[in-house]
Amino acid sequence: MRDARRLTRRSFLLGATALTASACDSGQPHAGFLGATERFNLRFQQALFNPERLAPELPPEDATPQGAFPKYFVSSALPVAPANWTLQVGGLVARPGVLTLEELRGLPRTEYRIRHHCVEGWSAVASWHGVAVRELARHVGADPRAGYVEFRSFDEGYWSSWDAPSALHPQTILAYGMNGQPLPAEHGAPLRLYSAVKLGYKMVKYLTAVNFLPEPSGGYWEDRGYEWFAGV
Ligand SMILES: Nc1nc2c(c(=O)[nH]1)N[C@H]1C(S)=C(S)[C@@H](COP(=O)(O)O)O[C@H]1N2
Ligand SMILES: [Mo]
Repeated sequence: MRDARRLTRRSFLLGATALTASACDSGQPHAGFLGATERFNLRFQQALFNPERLAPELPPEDATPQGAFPKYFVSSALPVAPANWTLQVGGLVARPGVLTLEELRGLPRTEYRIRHHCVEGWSAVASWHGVAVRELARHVGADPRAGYVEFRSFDEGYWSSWDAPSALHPQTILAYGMNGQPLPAEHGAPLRLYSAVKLGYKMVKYLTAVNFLPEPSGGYWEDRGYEWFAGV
């Protein structure tokens, strides 16, 4: 039953994606944030989303060779973090503030190897490690009434906002490592969002801030006509 539902949802999503998206590096503006079709899709996808179902992990032999994993950033040059980089955490949380990479590394660690799906049509496999967003939420005392989580970056203001169930999924992490190594600059150093439950453009690299919010705040591609929910 679960598998049948999943297949139905996948083929539905593939159709919806093909209608709205052609590439991550060429915007295709349409009706804007949440037009009628997208409101329908959103309800459909949220109703089917299972916040605890784990995506299948893949064996090491499935990994894409490191140099062959595509790299995207909207800045014209490779974004480089300032030496005094910290992550700002705010919004509806009991303990807002900043965390260093060392503090983030001190929180419980999650690691998995999964497939990445870009809306452009490519996919690739790597392992990622970091701290689950749900652990960060616990650490800062996020208010359960925060239904959305926003992720911001130092890459030309790239950002995305997520529904809280997807952000708090056990396989949604703030990754500081890839394939057992520190996260390379090309893939979002020092810290990026990674997840088994969203398309590539939702996984913000070069993070600066995580905000727990009562309302969604759109996103870089989302505001250019790409689907907001973008579940895998
Ligand atoms: N800051 C930032 N994050 C980003 C992007 C970007 O351009 N800037 N591109 C997104 C897209 S479209 C994809 S497919 C993935 C690509 O991750 P990768 O560069 O590690 O392959 O990052 C996402 N996160
Ligand atoms: Mo992408």
